[in-house]
Amino acid sequence: MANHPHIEETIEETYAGFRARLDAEDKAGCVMFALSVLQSAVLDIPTFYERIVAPAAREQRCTMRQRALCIWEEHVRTSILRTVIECCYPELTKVRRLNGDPRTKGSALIVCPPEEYHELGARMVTDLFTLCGFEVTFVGANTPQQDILTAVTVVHPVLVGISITSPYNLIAARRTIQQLIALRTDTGGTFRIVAGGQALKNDTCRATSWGVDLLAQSYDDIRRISEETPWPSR
Ligand code: B12
Repeated sequence: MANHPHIEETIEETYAGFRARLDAEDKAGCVMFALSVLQSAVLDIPTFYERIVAPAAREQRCTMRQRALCIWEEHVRTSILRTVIECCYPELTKVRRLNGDPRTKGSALIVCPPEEYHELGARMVTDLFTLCGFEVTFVGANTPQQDILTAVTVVHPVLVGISITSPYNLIAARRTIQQLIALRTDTGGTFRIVAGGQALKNDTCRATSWGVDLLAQSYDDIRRISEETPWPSR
């Protein structure tokens, strides 16, 4: 999709169309627009998520004067975007079926550390890992550390993805990762720990010092991880 000759113009037009509906808080319009883009193969799911939905989420601006008004509007917009992503799920399963490889790379868990309320990035990468052949469980925002560890012992994932958006949550994220590493050592587990999200950006130094196996942000990173790492295909 990225090599299509007019891709940048198509993205620009699609973004304008989507933004107009989102700015009008037209939930039905956003969903129908998204489905028509995917069903007519104007853009594929990773491009739609990364170039349309994510920027639409990030470009929510409010001045301090508007702040009281803004927060609830941010919630409304995020909720519309969340609905759009959920409505893309049937398209996602279609793409996976069409890919034709019934093998799975194993289970994956996507979590946000305690107090991390930003969940759109985590929800989005859940679908991107699914496209790459994992069976993914989205645990979601603000998950207590102990519950993350319990989920790992129940699901037996080959990969645990941690999404950190707010820099305030870096300490909780580091603690969670330390606990995951301890659990892995104690149980002889082999799951890989993948960290991502705006709070880390491309800070591989920090990620490495925490003992994270892989730092990833984009669909390209996720695809590379899924292709380069020897996952136990079943
Ligand atoms: C929506 C939003 C909220 C919503 C979240 C609702 C929800 N259900 O998710 C609410 C209102 C709850 C919120 C609260 C707060 N927010 Co806020 N929020 C945002 C906003 C506008 C959009 C975030 C978003 O959804 N982005 C879209 C996603 C899809 O993109 P992404 O997060 O970058 O994720 C991509 C990649 O990073 C990657 N990725 C993400 N995770 C992972 C994980 C793995 C494993 C991998 C491989 C990849 C990966 O994939 C994604 C797709 O490309 C941003 C603005 C911005 N510039 O992002 C501020 C922003 C993140 N928030 C911010 C702040 C400060 C806060 C608050 C502290 C505000 C406050 N004073 O209360 C609280 C903190 C709450 C908390 N404890 O977590 C700041 C953080 C910056 C900073 N340096 O501090 C931002 C940047 C706004 C700003 N410019 O100041 N927020």
